[in-house]
Amino acid sequence: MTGPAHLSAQPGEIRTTCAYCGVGCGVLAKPDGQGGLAVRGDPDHPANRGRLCSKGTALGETMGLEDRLLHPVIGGVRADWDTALNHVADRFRETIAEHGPDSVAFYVSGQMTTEDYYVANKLMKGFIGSANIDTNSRLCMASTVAGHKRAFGTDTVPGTYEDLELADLVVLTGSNLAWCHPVLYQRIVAAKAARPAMRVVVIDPRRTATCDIADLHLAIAPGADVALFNALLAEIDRRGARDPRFARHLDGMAEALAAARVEDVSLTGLSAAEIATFLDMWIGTEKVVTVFSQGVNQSASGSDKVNAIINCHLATGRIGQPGMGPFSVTGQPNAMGGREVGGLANALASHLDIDNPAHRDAVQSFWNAPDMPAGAGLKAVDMFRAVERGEIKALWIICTNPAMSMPEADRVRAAIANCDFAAVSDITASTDTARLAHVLLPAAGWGERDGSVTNSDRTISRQRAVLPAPGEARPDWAILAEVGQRMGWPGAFDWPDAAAVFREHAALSGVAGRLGADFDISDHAALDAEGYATLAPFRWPAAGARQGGRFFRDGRFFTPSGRGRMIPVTARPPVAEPDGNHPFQLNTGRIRDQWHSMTRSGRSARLNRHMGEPFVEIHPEDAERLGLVPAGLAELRNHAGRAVLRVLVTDRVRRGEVFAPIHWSGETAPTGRVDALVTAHVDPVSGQPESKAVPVSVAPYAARWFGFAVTQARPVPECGYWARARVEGGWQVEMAGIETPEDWEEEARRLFGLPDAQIMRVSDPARGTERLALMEEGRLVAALFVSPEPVALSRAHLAGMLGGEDRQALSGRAAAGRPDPGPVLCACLGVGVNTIREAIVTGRATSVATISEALGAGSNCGSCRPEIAALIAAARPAATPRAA
Ligand SMILES: Nc1nc2c(c(=O)[nH]1)N[C@H]1C(S)=C(S)[C@@H](COP(=O)(O)OP(=O)(O)OC[C@H]3O[C@@H](n4cnc5c(=O)[nH]c(N)nc54)[C@H](O)[C@@H]3O)O[C@H]1N2
Ligand SMILES: Nc1nc2c(c(=O)[nH]1)N[C@H]1C(S)=C(S)[C@@H](COP(=O)(O)OP(=O)(O)OC[C@H]3O[C@@H](n4cnc5c(=O)[nH]c(N)nc54)[C@H](O)[C@@H]3O)O[C@H]1N2
Ligand code: SF4
Ligand SMILES: [Mo]
Repeated sequence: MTGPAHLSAQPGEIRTTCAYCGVGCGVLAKPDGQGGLAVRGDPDHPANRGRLCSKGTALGETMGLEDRLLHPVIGGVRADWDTALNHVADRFRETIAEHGPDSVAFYVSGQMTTEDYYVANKLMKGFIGSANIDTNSRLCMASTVAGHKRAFGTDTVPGTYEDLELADLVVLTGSNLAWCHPVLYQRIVAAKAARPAMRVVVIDPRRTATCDIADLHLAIAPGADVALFNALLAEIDRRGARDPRFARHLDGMAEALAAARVEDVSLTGLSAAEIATFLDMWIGTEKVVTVFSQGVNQSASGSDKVNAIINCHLATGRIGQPGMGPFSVTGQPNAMGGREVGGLANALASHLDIDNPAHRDAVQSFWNAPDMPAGAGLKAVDMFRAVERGEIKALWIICTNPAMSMPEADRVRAAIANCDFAAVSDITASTDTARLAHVLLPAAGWGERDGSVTNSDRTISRQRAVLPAPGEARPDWAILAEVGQRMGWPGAFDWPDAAAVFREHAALSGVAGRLGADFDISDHAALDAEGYATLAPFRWPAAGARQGGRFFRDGRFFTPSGRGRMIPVTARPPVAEPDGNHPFQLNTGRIRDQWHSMTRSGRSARLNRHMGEPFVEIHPEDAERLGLVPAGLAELRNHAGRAVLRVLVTDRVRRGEVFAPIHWSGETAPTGRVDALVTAHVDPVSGQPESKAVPVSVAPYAARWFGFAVTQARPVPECGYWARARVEGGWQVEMAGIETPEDWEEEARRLFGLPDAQIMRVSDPARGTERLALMEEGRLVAALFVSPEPVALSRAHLAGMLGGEDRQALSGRAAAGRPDPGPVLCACLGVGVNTIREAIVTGRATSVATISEALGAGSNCGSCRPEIAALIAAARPAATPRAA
């Protein structure tokens, strides 16, 4: 339970690793004595050196027990562990006995620890004898895995985080690093400030917050990255910029060049001048790192995009040297660890190949396993199709929420609901997926369990238990091991603790290393309990000739020939393109302060105040043509489903394209589930869905009324559109409907569950507005504002009145002398838009630096600095995405 002794940790602080993104920041956490944690960045962790972003900073606020799943549940009824584990083991055993091993499946997650993942993979591949284990990494990193394996013969990120600081040119393509990998982004910002000659290019159809530091932003057409990088490869060749010495280590150069030379560059939608500038910068800069993420991976040509990028680095030999290389930034905290244990359906373990009989034999004998699958299992989309067809009859979903995050989410939800047997392990029962489970298994979450995770640059760090697991929750690896034992393999699943699982994983990597795999951490195979408890972050390979932990510049690859492979690729537009019925290309992604389905980040009131409801970004000309007004609602449709989202009019998106974030679910905004719209077109090589190019129609949502409410207890809205979020002291809810309730007082009592509260009401029939304040013992317990137009009032202000005796609530405005801070821009220090704007307008602070000095905003994690800069630039009232 303790970290390595070190000067910078204060007494009581435990060293751990952030729960969220693949940057893998070190965290020092200390129980606050009230069930929460005091959290700060670990100054000694190589990924962050003390920094944290808004989400990391708020980790301590997400530990509350509200909504936690605290004990096993069978068929909606509380059960004890013994009964639940036997039930899961029996159902899996019976199903396999009757229908064979491929009639069952696990769907797991890059947010599990390496130890959890190792046990799940061993149980399915070695003992059940099926490869039907796939993971949400299929939606996330599969195209990179495929691209790496094609080029390098192994799934390995060649470089390190230092390379991003050492580079003279950082190209970010399909990555909103400022919001999705904020600490890494801040490292680049700091490096650029120290060395102004460093340049940054952002390639993204949207002008994101990341563009704030870009010397060049290329608003590329969706899906067209291959065309751009092929243009680059052809030009590298034309200018003689290839590295002939490194070419000796490569196969496929001629074929790749031939494909690149005939590429149709017009697909990029970029001007000749823009392309020429980019090619000049890239070719003219020796030290270049090309960072890529979901704008590359989540595409039906994702693997080809990855190889188009890698081709340019191989051709120039700019790989595995300080400040050079292709760099896949991973999304989840343990996306990399999951790949290291071979958790994908088409992987084995320790970077070994499932299609290689010698590899399978080696793993089988190491595990002493009865049975191994003969080849790859079903990839996520195919897996849920097999569930839909009834071919998979028993399913165990762990640490992921496919009923909202898979493409065609409504269809996946129905498939799970109809599955003969579905077990779900989660920290909460209120997810779109958990609601469908026959058996719910309570998992110990981040901060409550021990394990290890691998970040984007191959650094393995410990996550440590800081608080006791609540209720009867258990770590996922232990739950899996219990089921393995009860299915009939007591010896193979009998570990006393996570350390023992880690040792076994490390030992297996030694077997892999002897077979030629690059992933070999077998020097940790004898780690004792103390060694595991105090394990400091280390990057693999920790030893050997690979100086600095970089790969491939030595010309050693892991293909059968030992040479690297250039892959000939040709750009393809997205599978489905807009047409008369579905004229808009929908792009999806993330916002700064939320994590996926918000089961963790949504617990922090602070994080909810940045963007409090689902929205769609649309270009001003498109909005005007469609009659969409800022803060109104839009309905998006296609054959897969529909969504209703708040309108955010902005020229950050291109005409004909709309962007919507992925975070809302049945729990927070039932019509905000954007994956209901995403069609399940997949990359033919990787099986990764095209989540960023979905044709949809867009039209105004014909709401007759709009509402906004705050309440101390969780509201239960029943209307065409709603989105609820926790705020300080309670909840806020945005609403809209086509049917108008007959009696607003009755509706308010129902919505708030307050049959007996005293109601103060102000109606304005001429304007059609209603204002209701619900009081108990003289205190405001809830308030509802209704209007035929989107409700314009200060969200933050009204939420702040909850629990108070102030009878001004119905005015909807901040009382004199109580300035309204507005939507929170700086989540770390809680500074609102209005406060910042006021400082700008009064001339008190006129730069990001002076605002940080005067107000604190932007001084901690820095991820709001682009937004502060935008406020300065605009210095006019900003459109709010209906945040707080
Ligand atoms: N705040 C926050 N951070 C997160 C997460 C989170 O939920 N919230 N999740 C984590 C996870 S699991 C992941 S995988 C990462 C994802 O990190 P990112 O990949 O950076 O995030 P996204 O917003 O999904 O997509 C990145 C960008 O790709 C652009 N894009 C779309 N289509 C194309 C295209 O065809 N070409 C190019 N070049 N760009 C395109 C989008 O406009 C978007 O801005 O974030 C991680 N970090
Ligand atoms: N349209 C569209 N769809 C996308 C994406 C996109 O960009 N666009 N991105 C895709 C990507 S990259 C990703 S990674 C996925 C993410 O999608 P999901 O993995 O479905 O999203 P999460 O909300 O992270 O789900 C994690 C679940 O695990 C639970 N949990 C948390 N900690 C623990 C634990 O310790 N143990 C257990 N057992 N459970 C725990 C949480 O409560 C939550 O329910 O979404 C994908 N879907
Ligand atoms: S960048 Fe933020 S979310 Fe990612 S690991 Fe660091 S603190 Fe956590
Ligand atoms: Mo991801």
